[in-house]
Amino acid sequence: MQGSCYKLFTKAKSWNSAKSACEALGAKLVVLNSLAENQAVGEKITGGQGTYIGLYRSPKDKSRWLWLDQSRATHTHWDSGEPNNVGGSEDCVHMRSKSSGYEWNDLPCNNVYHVPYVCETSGKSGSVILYIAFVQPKARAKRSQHISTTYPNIAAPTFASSG
Ligand code: MFU
Ligand code: CA
Repeated sequence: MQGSCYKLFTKAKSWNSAKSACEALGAKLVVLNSLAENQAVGEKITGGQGTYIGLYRSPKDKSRWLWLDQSRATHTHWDSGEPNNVGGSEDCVHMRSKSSGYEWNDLPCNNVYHVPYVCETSGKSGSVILYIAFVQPKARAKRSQHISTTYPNIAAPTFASSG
């Protein structure tokens, strides 16, 4: 999505762990709102294992799929024969690599398959930086301090110019 920042993590994890790892960065497992975005993210995949994406089976209606931003999947890109729900426990989704056209496969969410993953941050500016400046009137020197909190793996902020 416009304004989003994406990062591929090549250290393979389960879907559940990948989800947590993205959340710890203030991000989400990637949400793919269009085939163009699917393609763009797919092209970043470096290995044959593909990547986990932020799509999972609705617990309420097992025939539906939900993105981690809670939107219903409006387009899908399943590989042929998928989703096949092997063992009745394939509730999470993996994007296959280029040789499979970046198409999707359902896989278990738990520890059975470890795969690289892509995190996405949405929003216009990534880092949140809070500056607190103050001046002590009678101090020997003016002092100012800034407190910055930056989140790794998020694009540097952009500043609009005015005038
Ligand atoms: C396919 C996939 C499964 C799993 C298995 C090894 O089933 O649909 O999700 O990857 O291969 C035959
Ligand atoms: Ca499957």
